[in-house]
Amino acid sequence: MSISKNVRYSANFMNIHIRLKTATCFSVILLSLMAAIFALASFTKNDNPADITINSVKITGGIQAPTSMAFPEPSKIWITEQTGKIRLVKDGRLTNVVILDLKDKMIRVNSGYEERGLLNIALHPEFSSNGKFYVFYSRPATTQNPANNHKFDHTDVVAEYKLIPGTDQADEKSERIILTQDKPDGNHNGGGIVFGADGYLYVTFGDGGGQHDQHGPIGNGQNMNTWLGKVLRINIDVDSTYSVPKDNPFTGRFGTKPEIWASGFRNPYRISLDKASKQLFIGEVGQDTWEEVDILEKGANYGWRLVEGNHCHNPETGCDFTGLTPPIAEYHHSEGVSVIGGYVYNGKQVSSLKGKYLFGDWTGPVWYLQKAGNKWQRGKVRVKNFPASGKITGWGEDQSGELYYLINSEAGPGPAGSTTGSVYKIIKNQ
Ligand SMILES: [Ca+2]
Repeated sequence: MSISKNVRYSANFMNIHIRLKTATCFSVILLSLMAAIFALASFTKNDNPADITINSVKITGGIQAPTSMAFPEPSKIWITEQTGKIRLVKDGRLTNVVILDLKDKMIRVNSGYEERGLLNIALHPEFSSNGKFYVFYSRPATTQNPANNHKFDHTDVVAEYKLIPGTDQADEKSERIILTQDKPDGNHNGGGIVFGADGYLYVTFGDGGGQHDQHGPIGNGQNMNTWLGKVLRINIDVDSTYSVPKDNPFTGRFGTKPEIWASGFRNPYRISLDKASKQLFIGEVGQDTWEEVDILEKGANYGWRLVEGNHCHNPETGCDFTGLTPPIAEYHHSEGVSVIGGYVYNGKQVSSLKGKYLFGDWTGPVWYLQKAGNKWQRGKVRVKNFPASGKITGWGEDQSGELYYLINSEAGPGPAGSTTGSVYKIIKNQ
């Protein structure tokens, strides 16, 4: 999986090639110098808190392109595969049980780089008594995009399912579609679903895809009349689809979708709840230069496509930051390409992580964020037993607050039957 930017890579290489060929070497050098200065500035701002070392243990391999996890019982882990299955790990071993297979409902995912598919799962806050859970997946589009009269690339779906009581099987007929979103491009789906401490479901959507938030005159991130490039907040405890909570910030405002809780996102791939502070943390994947982590605030505008991290994007210079909410942390593409948002550690086994937000980049580096005064500092995390060729595709938090990371050795789902994905648990450093 991930979120990253193969399409963009090839485009970038072409651009760089052409630029060099057209003898604008000087500006390229100048730009590189500026990028280096910016990168240095961001390091100094972080005050370089101490590196920490943590340990990890492989729970299981044998998974195809794992994207997310759920923890229905202390002895069980559910793992979503991008290709459509929910797998069961029981007592630390991968079983042959398939809790649900969405393959027949989904688009056919590419074996190589791919951002669509089964991207996330969330258990209902009262899952243990009602057996309800929620999935985010991509299905074939059925309608035309009025902007270009082409069929949409696909439609993202948030749906509810129920477990058949006393089994490890979802009732396939129990599907209740909560909402759908047509996507003009295959990338930037967001795909985050999480219940807040308020019991409402938060859903993240990317900007529609392509590059630079190219859709419409102002892009989608700043267009309040679309869910694309937004985080939504909805009440799913209703009989039909969902309702909009009365205290959502934009209810009753003309030309603004009432489900919107916050705006200005490019690809908020992961969202998680810190059970201690009740805050929601978002890993927001950037364009070509800056990756960021945000804390979700009611009604806030996180700036895309006007800004990328703390830097002008459109326009490239002289942009106006007024009214925009900055990230709590950012990092330059000299350190990674796609942020994979994680969790604040509220477990007991790893005291050095207590209260820190643990997250990573798709390419492998792991960091923590810790609050110092009213700022967040970013420090490096060395993870023992981290697999050499691993791409981080997601993080998980069990019922005790212990953390896990998902790894895929392929850049995407891989060929049919590929099982190069694995899950690791963070454990005490020994
Ligand atoms: Ca932002």
